[in-house]
Amino acid sequence: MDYEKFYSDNAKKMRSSEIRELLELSQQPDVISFAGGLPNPDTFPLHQINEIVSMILENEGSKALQYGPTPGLKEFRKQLADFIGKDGIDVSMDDILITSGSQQALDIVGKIFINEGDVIITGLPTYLGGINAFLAYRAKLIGIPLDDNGMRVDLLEEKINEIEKEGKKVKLIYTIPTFQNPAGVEMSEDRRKRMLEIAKEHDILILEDDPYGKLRFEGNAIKPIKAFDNNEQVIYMATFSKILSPGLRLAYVAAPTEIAKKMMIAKQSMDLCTSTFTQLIAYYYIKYGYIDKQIPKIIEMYRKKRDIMLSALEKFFPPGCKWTQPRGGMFLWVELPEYINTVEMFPEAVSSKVAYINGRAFYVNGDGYNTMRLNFTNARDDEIEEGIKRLADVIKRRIK
Ligand code: PMP
Ligand code: G9A
Repeated sequence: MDYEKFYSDNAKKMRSSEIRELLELSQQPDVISFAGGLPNPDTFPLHQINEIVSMILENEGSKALQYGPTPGLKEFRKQLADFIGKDGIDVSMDDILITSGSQQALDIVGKIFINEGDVIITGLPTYLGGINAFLAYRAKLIGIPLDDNGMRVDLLEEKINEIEKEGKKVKLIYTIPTFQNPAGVEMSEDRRKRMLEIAKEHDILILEDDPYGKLRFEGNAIKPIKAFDNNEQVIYMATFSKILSPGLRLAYVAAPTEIAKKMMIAKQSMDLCTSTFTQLIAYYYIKYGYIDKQIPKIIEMYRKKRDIMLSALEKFFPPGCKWTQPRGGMFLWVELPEYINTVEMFPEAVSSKVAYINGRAFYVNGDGYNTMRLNFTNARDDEIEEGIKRLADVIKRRIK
């Protein structure tokens, strides 16, 4: 049977994710994987979660195993408003929506805002899961290059003016300002403020995706864009995937109240509510102060892994290659000489038992052939140097 004719126009635009496809490969024991953005499993607080789960089942079992309200448990939303309040984000519980991962929040944003052809601005490169979520609603994605200080807001403004001259409008800017996925870079405070001004002048919403903000290895914290927003223009989202566990599928959105409500209605028909059980686990994890002790341990582990990877790159990679020096997060970004195509090189890397994600996957304009993303958090310390050595050998065979 030909199923194609049955699919909706939206479904025809859906793309499979390179990251998801490589997940199985990454889990093969002899492949050293720098591909998926997996947290290190040694950071999962098994003991504390075990204690919390027993306590929940004993005291609140019937609530934990029951359906819950669509926006999320009240006590949890209130707690999260306080939690992000410490980062300078001033919102009330009514502005908070709990979602099943921030991936769901990206999909909800797509669902409530995007009509076919609507223009969304993203980083060049940007998170593949964001690209795919927006493409599924038939958005037109336009990328703005990044440098070491994040998105080039000068180019952003130029591009918006250009688009407006053509009689079109930009609806949304999707940005990951802190330890960006995939590039690992951090947007400066000046640029954050300038982006807000530009969004205000041109009547555009900002979607700020912040999974990595708590994973800072050095340098002073820069407030989220949402903290500078006095015009209710920023939708902020963060996740427990990188500071507790991705398996719990737990994230939250802080949005202008009206948008939070619209997102909640969209969520009603997606999953009714996020798991009440995992919400309670995270609630007690924060309430008992475990999270405050755990985050510094994660940071310490990941800082060391980043350092091992940076030294190995320095030691083994041939001249002509460049990479970012992330001050936090989970990824660094490598640029090879222009004549090397990382998509074509990938099978050779896998034969050499090392994996990465090709950079082109993160480019909305089809560029990035000579780039790759390396995750430094999932591999064991002793594997990182060996993996980079294997990768360097693959690259050296292509160096002219
Ligand atoms: N946004 C970004 C920028 C990410 O890197 C990720 C996960 N890698 C997500 C969203 C989705 O995360 P989750 O659904 O686990 O919260
Ligand atoms: O496994 C996933 O799809 C989440 C990780 C995302 C990433 O590697 O950027």
